[in-house]
Amino acid sequence: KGESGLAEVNALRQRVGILEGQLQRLQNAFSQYKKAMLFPNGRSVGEKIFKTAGSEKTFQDAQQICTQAGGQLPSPRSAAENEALTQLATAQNKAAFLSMSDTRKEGTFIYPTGEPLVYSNWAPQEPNNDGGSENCVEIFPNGKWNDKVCGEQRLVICEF
Ligand code: 291
Ligand code: CA
Repeated sequence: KGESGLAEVNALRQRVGILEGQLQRLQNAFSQYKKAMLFPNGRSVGEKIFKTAGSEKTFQDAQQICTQAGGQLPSPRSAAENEALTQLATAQNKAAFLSMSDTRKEGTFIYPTGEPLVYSNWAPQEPNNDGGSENCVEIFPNGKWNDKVCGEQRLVICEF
């Protein structure tokens, strides 16, 4: 046992050939599946996928919708991720909620994990906590951010 005779080498060659065929079919099917899944309301950026539900909900309802789908609200951590979200908001011509809020400490926006922002794209003069009650964040179709009342209805985009 443990010897690599010619018969064993040939048996392994055959198994590798079978696996190569299976891998090729899996890759083709996955490529097709990604295209279909992202069309027309999804965007892929790095290892992240953003997809809009098309509907408009309050922050709390949007958060629940994304969680129930196995995702979360979007946390754009780079210009590339922000651009992918901008494309979705532009296509719907609607502002969308992001995941972050400053409910815990006014003026300090954090991700749902509690981590402070590593990237931001605030519109000029924002965040301004208008009326003293803007603890959520919307991304406009132009990609800029505004702090906004969480009870407003905004486009639902989820991150997966
Ligand atoms: C002003 C700015 C924003 C603020 C917004 C909301 C509007 O933008 O002060 O920082 O978030 O008002 O207060 O709220 C409602 N209900 O209209 C207005 C331009 C869009
Ligand atoms: Ca604001």
